[in-house]
Amino acid sequence: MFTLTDELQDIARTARDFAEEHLAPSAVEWDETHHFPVDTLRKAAQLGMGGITVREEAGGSGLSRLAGTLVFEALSTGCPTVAAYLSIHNMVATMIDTFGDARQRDRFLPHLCSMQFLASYCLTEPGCGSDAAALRTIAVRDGDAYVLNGVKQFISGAGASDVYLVMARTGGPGPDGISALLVEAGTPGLSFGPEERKMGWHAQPTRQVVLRDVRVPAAHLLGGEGRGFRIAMAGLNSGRLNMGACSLGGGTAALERTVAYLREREAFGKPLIESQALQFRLADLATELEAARSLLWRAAAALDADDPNAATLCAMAKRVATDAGFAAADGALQLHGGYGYLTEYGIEKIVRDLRVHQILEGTNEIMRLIVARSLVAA
Ligand code: FAD
Ligand code: 2MC
Repeated sequence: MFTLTDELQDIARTARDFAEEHLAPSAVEWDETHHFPVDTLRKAAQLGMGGITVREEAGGSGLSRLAGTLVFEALSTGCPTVAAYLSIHNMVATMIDTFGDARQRDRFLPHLCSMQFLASYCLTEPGCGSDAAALRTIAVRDGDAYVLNGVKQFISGAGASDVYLVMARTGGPGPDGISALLVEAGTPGLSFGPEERKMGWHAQPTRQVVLRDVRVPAAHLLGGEGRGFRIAMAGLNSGRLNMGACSLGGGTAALERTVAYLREREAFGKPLIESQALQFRLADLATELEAARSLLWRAAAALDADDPNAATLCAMAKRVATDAGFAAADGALQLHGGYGYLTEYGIEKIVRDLRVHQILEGTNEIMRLIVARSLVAA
């Protein structure tokens, strides 16, 4: 566990090469033009990144969660936003593989793994985000269909995606009344709000998903009535790991560029890299990233091993890795001086992109709540 196998190192190398060739050169432009690079995502899928932890017989790569974190960290050195969307897509694909029946897996997984279909995960609503079990979107059984009504807020990929995994209420209040349903793009009654204007994550769309009398075949219910909340949370365990990995990748790239920059930049008659004060700052940021990486790998291995503490470890790792990644990017900006603030250097973009990782897939306060509950219950 403390060293990566040759296979895992190869997987990380492949993803890093992809990031250098296909993501990094365009990342600033995509950010400025708000371009969602679907063609590039499909290229990543050709390397098996559309269904990283989906079983091979369903068209996926059949890799571990640990391997997934390596892929997302490596991709994020090129562009955290594109990598983060890919993580959400992978989360939905893996949920269908894990909780779907044979027909659902056959219908959706080949297209999701090739990324001919893109996926979105729809839990948050305008009135509830952290308190997800309070959601109000309803799904009423009507013959061989469910009829959905409600609004989902902040949905990544909305409008561009082909498959929406929607958590909706089929029963009473609380988590036990929630079910997970697969809604396909083009279903009558499904529409989207305008694209949200936001601080970062410009290379992927964020929109409301509006459901007005949307009829979904009952066969699109994932895992049975009342199972939806637990399915949603199970998906988020690996989603949180991957969001942490995306933060480590962004922070690492920012730090690498900072070392190169300080070698070139001179002040007071010598390159800034020779200043021990600045070297110590770099050393601290690199150490925090490495500490977070160790915890992230530990949590991923626990999830792979079905360890009963895995959800708590994933929450710990998400909080620590997203904080460390953001601190590294912000520190890198400071060490670039005024140039860090300029768009063309690409550092301020990483700061803006990583900021939201401390908020989504469960805020870092909710990560503390999950950890604290495990301590109090113990
Ligand atoms: P609130 O729940 O209203 O929280 C407000 C503040 O109060 C936060 O600081 C929170 O930490 C704090 N707080 C709340 N409860 C507690 C508590 N008990 N103890 C301590 N502090 C607390 N959601 C999806 O379902 N799918 C997506 O694809 C998706 N993509 C997103 C993309 C972007 C760009 C953004 C910004 C959000 C996205 N989200 C998505 C939603 C995201 O998961 C939520 O914003 C997040 O879970 C927080 O919910 P909220 O915004 O309603 O904040
Ligand atoms: N893994 C597995 N099971 C989990 C789980 C997890 N991480 N979290 C909760 N559960 C189970 C839990 O064990 C319980 O099942 P059982 O009764 O069988 O034991 C059930 O789910 C209900 O859990 P709680 O009783 O803890 O529910 P509660 O409502 O008190 O709180 C909380 C749950 C706060 C942890 C949850 O609402 C939460 O995680 N909130 C944050 C929401 C969030 O992460 N949103 C992200 C949206 S997606 C996104 O942002 C993207 C960018 C895609």
